[in-house]
Amino acid sequence: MLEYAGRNIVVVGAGLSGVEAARFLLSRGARVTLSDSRPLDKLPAAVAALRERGATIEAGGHGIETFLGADEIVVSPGVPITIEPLWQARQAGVSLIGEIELAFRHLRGRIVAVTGSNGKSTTTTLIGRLLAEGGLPTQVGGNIGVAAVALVETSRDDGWTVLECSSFQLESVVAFRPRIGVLLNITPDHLDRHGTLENYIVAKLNLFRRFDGETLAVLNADDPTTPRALDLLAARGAPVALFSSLREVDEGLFARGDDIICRARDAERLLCRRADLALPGRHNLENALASLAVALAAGVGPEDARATLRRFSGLEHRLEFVAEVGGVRYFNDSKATNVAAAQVAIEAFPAGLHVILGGLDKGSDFAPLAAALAPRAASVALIGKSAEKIAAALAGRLAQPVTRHDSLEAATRALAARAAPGDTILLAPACASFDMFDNFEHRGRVFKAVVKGLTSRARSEAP
Ligand code: UMA
Ligand code: ADP
Repeated sequence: MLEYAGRNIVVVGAGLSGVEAARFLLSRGARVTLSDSRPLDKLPAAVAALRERGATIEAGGHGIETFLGADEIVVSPGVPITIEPLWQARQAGVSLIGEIELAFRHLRGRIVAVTGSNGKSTTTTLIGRLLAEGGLPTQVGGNIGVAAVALVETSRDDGWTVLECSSFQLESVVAFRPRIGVLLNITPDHLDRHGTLENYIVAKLNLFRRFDGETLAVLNADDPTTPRALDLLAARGAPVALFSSLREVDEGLFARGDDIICRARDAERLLCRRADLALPGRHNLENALASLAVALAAGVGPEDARATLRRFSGLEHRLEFVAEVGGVRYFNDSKATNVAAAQVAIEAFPAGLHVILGGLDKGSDFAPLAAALAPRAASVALIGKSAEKIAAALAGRLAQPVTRHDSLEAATRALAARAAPGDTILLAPACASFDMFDNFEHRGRVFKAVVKGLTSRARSEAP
């Protein structure tokens, strides 16, 4: 449905995605109803402007009749497609798409879509930099915080749009077929929304369902879901580039000693050195390999790519170095909102590590953290609603002290008192933040403020 004039489109959810989708559809002449479960006074100010432009606002709940009367429904990522009114509308044959699908219909130029349980924002940003600094007109958005549909007007036929795609967004794609698709990894996350790991995997693999001879899939050779993705892509005759941080691959990118190498049709090219990557940890090597695979496919030269890699120091709240106080180094990995992310963050450090864990549980199994902590953790401080559950998962599996605290500040101060010079203190909660904070950024900022407080106290106490 590319023509919207006079058509009755219902947009569900009045957050960032819904507001941008409604704005776009109004500009194309659609009759728009914006439906949200929250009451009117809790909706963003932008909703009033949409009403002035002719949108009907349905607040405080979703009317089944509204949905059944739609020519098409555009759903925001945070709204599960299984809620009753959406289910009924689908049963009645009403077309349902996500905001990413809407954007895809209209974006000009080529799209790179990046998904995975962890590393999406880092990789999306790095790909954006590699393409832009390699001379290609580039814009970046999606789950990273800019609704994809807001990029339509600025998209160019000769340009690239790099989209971070969450499982929520990929649940509601239909014809979505980016030029390049990256799947970094799949580990359990968002099980509270998807119900089962299988549903979550199916949503992620939606990325590749329309791939063909014109597209490129970039896959992690070491991820357990990759064979499934490879089967799907082989059945569609779609080319694949693999990357691996652990071994050499036949077609794709890998590390050999200090060298980062691209192998294609039996020919090898030295792209750069590991030392060119400014970011720590094996997981960041994977993010860099995936990003390089995309950049090379898009036509960026290795010299430009190397220069960008050297400059890229990562994103705030992702293994971010905060400060060194009294010989103790502090790292903020507030974005480690699931177990796998916290695990790789912990594994990026040697022994002498004190870790702050806990927050809002998303239905996770915390047992895998014990194996990562045991060889290197000097102690663990627990916060938030999941503290008891994490304590139970670690019980009897760690020799080191595990303590509980009422606030992030109390946990940080307790670890600061315990740590010896040369040690590291890491915030990598393995949980969402909403039990104690507005979001992971807020949690990270609070942590950094507490550390800054320690810095000034250390200074004032210096002889
Ligand atoms: N709502 C309903 N009915 C429901 C449920 C929710 O009307 O049954 C309404 C809420 O009342 C609210 C609106 O939906 O007003 C919120 O919509 P939304 O949750 O889709 O949020 P947006 O503001 O549109 O932001 C979304 C993404 N949010 C989610 O996926 C939860 C943002 O990712 C994304 O940056 C943005 O679109 C632009 O693409 C955030 C996120 O947390 C950062 N993503 C998850 C993650 O990264 O783990 C997947
Ligand atoms: P996402 O957007 O998928 O949440 P981010 O780039 O924001 O990914 O990183 C989130 C967290 O996940 C980081 O704080 C880090 O601990 C971890 N992480 C980053 N890249 C990877 C990766 N490739 N594999 C596993 N964990 C990763």
